[in-house]
Amino acid sequence: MIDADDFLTPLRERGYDFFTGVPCSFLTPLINKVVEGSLGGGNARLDYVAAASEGEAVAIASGAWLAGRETVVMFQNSGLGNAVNPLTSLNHPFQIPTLVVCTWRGGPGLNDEPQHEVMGQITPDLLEVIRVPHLPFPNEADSVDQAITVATSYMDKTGLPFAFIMEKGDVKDDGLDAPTLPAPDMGPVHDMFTGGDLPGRMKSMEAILEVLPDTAGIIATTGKCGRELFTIADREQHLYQVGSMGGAAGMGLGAALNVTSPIVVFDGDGAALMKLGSMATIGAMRPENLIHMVLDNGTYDSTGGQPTTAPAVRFARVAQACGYAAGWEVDDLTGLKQATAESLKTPGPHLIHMKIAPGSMKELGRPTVTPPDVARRFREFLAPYRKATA
Ligand SMILES: Cc1ncc(C[n+]2csc(CCOP(=O)(O)OP(=O)(O)O)c2C)c(N)n1
Repeated sequence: MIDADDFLTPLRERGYDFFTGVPCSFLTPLINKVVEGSLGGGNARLDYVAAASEGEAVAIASGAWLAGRETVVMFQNSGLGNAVNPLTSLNHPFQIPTLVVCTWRGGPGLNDEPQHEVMGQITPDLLEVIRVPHLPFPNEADSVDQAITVATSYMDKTGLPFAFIMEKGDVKDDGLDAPTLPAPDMGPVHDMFTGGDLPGRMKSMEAILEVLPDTAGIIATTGKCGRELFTIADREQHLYQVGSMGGAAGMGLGAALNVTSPIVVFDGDGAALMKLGSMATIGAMRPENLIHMVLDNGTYDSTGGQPTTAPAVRFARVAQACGYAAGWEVDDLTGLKQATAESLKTPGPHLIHMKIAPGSMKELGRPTVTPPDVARRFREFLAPYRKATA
C-alpha cells in the first residue's frame, strides 16, 4: 500500500498533471487527492476534470494532450467498456498517449458484487485485446518510479496508451473528502430560427470559416463532417476526428482548457446525442474559448441518412441548462455568421445549434494526411497558445 502522493509526486515531476476520469471506490484515495490538488490544496498544480463517462474522459485527455499536456485517465474496470471505443478508434489511429489507471473490481480472490464478475475475469485480457499494455498499479513506494518509467518509455516510443491495473487497498485511504463543484449561472439562448430553406453542411462550414480567425483550432466530428472540412481546405488548425463518435466535444474541452486560442467543435447531431453528458462537463468546466457547433441535419447522414432523435432536441437549451455561457439557435448562413462572430467576442462556452439540410457532395474525398500527422500538426499549431502550467 502506498500514499497517494507516493504516486502523484513522481508523476507530476515527469509532467503528468492533467487528470480526468470517473470514480471507483478503489480509486477514492487517489482521485480525492487529485481533486484537492486541482482546487489548489495539498498536492497543488494538478488539473482534474470530472467526466460524465469513461469514454468522454479518454476524449478529454486526448484534447489536453493536443494542447501540450501529459495526461492520466482514471476509471473503474466497469467503465473500461465505455472507454474501448475511443481507446481503439481515437488513441490508436491518432497515436495519442495517456496513462490509464483502471481498477480491478471482481479481481482474483475478491468476493465482489455480481455485476463485476465477468469484467473482473477479463480485465487484463480485454486490455490486451484492445492493445493497451499494462502493469499492476505500483503499490510499494520503491516500485513507483520503475513502473512510471516503463509506462512513459512505452508511451514515448509508440504514442499509445499504457495502463496500470489498481487493486483494492493499493493506495492508503486518508479520509480526504472531495469538494463539490459550484453551480454556474444560466446563460441566455438566442432564438434566431427563421424557418427558411436550410443550407447544407459544406456551405455552413464555409460560412463559419469566413468568420473564424486563423488562430482558431477546429475539431470536426467523425463521418462526412471531417471529410467535407478537409475538402474545403486542409490546414494545420483542422483536426478530422475519424472514429470515436461523440468524442469531438470532449476533445474540444480538453484542448480549450489548456490554450488561449478559440477552439471550435463541429459536432453532428447524432454524435452530440451519443455523448450528451459532455455538455454537462463543458458547462461545469466553462472554458471561455470553446465554441461548440452542432450541425444538425436530423440524420445520421454519414451512414445513409437514418433519422436521429434530434428533431426533438433544442441543443442550445440543453447547453443552457448544463451551464454554457450562451446558446444560439440558427438555421441560415446570416444567423450562423452572426452567432459565430458574437461567440468569438464574448466569453463562452457557447453552443451554436445550426439546423442544416442533410446530404453532401457525391464525390467526397477523405483526408489524405494520416491521423498521427493530423494530431501532431494540430498539437504544433496549438503550441504557441498553450496556457502556462504552474
Ligand atoms: C461508436 C460509433 N457508432 C457508430 C458509428 C458509425 N457512424 C459513423 S458516422 C455516423 C453518423 C454520425 O451522425 P451525425 O453525428 O449526425 O453526423 P452526420 O453524419 O449527420 O454529419 C455513424 C452512426 C461509429 N463510427 N462509431
